[in-house]
Amino acid sequence: MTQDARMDHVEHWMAIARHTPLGILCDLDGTLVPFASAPEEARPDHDAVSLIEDLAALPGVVVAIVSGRPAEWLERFFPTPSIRLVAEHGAMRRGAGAWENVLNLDPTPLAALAEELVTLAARHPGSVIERKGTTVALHYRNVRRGRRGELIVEAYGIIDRFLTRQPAYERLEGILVTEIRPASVKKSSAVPWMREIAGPGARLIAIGDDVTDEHMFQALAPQDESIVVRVTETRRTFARWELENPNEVRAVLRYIHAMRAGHSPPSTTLPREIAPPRSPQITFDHELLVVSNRLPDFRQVEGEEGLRRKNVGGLVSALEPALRARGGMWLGWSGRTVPDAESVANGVIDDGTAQFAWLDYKEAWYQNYYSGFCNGTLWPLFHSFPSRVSLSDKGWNAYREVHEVIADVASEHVGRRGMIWAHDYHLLLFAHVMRQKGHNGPIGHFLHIPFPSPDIFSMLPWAGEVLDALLDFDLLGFHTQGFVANFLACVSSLLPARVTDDVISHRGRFTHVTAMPIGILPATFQEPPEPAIVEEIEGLMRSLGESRLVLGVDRLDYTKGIPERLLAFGRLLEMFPDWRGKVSLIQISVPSRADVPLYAEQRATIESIVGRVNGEFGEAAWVPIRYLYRSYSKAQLSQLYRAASVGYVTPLRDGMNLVAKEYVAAQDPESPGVLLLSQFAGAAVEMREAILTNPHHTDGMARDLDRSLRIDLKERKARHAKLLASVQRSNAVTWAEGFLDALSACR
Ligand code: ADQ
Repeated sequence: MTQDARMDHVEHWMAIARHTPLGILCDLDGTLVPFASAPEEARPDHDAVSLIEDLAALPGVVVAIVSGRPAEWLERFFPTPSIRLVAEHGAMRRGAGAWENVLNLDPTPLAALAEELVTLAARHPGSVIERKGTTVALHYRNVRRGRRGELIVEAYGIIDRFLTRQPAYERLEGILVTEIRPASVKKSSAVPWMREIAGPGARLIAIGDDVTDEHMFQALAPQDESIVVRVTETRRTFARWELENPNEVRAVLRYIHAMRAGHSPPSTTLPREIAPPRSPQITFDHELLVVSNRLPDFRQVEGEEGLRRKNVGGLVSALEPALRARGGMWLGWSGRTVPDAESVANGVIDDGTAQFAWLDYKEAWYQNYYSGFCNGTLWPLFHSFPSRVSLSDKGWNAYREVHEVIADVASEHVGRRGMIWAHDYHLLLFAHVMRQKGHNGPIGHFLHIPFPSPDIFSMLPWAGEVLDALLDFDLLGFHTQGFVANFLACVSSLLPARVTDDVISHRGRFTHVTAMPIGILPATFQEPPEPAIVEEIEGLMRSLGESRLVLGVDRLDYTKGIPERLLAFGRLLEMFPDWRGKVSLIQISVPSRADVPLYAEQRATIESIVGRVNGEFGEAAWVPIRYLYRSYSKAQLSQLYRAASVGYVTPLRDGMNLVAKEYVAAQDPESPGVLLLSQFAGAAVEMREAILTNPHHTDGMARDLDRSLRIDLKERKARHAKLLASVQRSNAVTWAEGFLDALSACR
């Protein structure tokens, strides 16, 4: 190990040792206590017991002895109730003082098996039958080597007959021991139990030497640690780390105790470099790490609790089933910044359904990476607003630096062969930095915004480097075939790569490219509203009087074409004066990137247009445009969408635009409104039954709005039925699963 790597290693273990809550799951025989030649001779000595007692007494730490031994036996050595005990591989466990029997099996057949094995053992000197509540074990450590085969053949005959008649049991091979036990009981059951006891945000450390301990290792989450105690036989292991013998296990436990008890020992108190296992390591093929700039729906909550999860948003609902099924984790920025001189924190929140790893940003990263390169360079460039693109070396350097930082945190949470799904323009270099750190599992990327044509993209001084880095991904997903075509054209013109319609070959790697339009969860916009919400929206509608509602809903962003939309509404009132007093526009804008100057400017522009149109056309009893600069809940938005005659969705350019899909999902199928959609939204490719419009052409957009308001019920129903079918068919879950399936298939 280099000096730097050694420091990282020490810091890694320091962070784990100090983490709160911390759960320790420790096997006994061969792990905390050396093997003895007979099971009855192996017993925890005073030193082992007091070490466990000391750990269990620490605040923020929960310790469990997880053993195959019987309950009474464990209880004898560890009477202190704060020490959790898991006996018989999980069949019995002692929580806060009381034992519970996890299984309730008829003991008679097992007793008969035990008798048969005892008779067999009597003929084989050195063999021992160990009888526990729900298991029987045959130990043959002390049988002479040349005689073991004979014993095993006979024993397997007996055991196989038993297993055929008793499918609720299974045979498990340990180190020179064969055990028959209930199939449903594995040490892995101790892992969720421990996680629950330790509480939200817990990290667990599991330590063991036996095959049965592998179940425990396998059940751990990416933020946990697993340590195998080296065994003589070569065995594949799920463990991340290895120690030599029980003495080293005790040294690690002492180290954790000293760290937490504030003894401030020097870093060298780690027994030695806890090394990865020498035997072949099994990695989890179901491991998944989702990485996005911002964690979904987390808000900073001051005080003890730190970060907490709030309302579940669209992307997280889409990904949550996939995350749960794959034991996955989501990594992103916490939304907090710290002064540049301070070191940045990171951590994990477990909300019971999925795990979320967060990291803070330094202020300089927020300025130069997030506001600078991401939102000041890439966002306008990718949306084809070249005049708004700002270019600086500082931004590019910050972009690269933050990728390194996020990749370091990611490497803590995902195995080298784990699957990674990175999102959006904030993380274009992510596969590149992960590959440099040795990651060789599949990495995919989905771009939520458009990909520009080569003439625009080549404005970026680092265009070649970005494309080259993108080709370290295995799969690149875009919303539309048009964005795919732009990307392929950029690669063809800037890199010496081989390009086909869906695969690029470059530097000996293959990158698959695909169009995969994102969807929503339509049912969540169709839920019956609470009375308070109905009342609120009815109140808003009453304030419009007889007017029909045209509705715009967006993040406040210049790509959304809000000024153009308002001007076209004014033009409608000019060109078709009949609509005066009969139609109102409500424009709802959720505040966004408010500290970026262009966005503040945009707000001022919008407010001045609203003032002008209302001043010119407004009457005492009728306000043409209502502008609401605030966020609404999904339930409120659904009711507003449903009340609107026209969904006025006219971005100048948009990757997809979810508002268009939400509007369709929320309509009453018996009397639906009309979707007036920009031809430059990615959604326009799928939503052909919308009225498509060109937001740059004010007169044309006013005419399209007039037409939308005049469409009769029959045509509205026909258009809506087709749109709704497509929104339901291609939804958020099919999108997420489709992407992950395609990513798995790349390898
Ligand atoms: P966005 O640019 O954020 O997303 P969009 O797809 O329209 O654009 O999603 C906006 C979301 O914010 C919608 O779910 C909408 O309901 C919500 N929202 C808007 N105004 C709101 C308000 N006032 N109150 C509450 N919620 C509000 C980026 C890309 C898009 C792409 C998505 C997903 O720019 O093109 O569709 O990612 O890939």
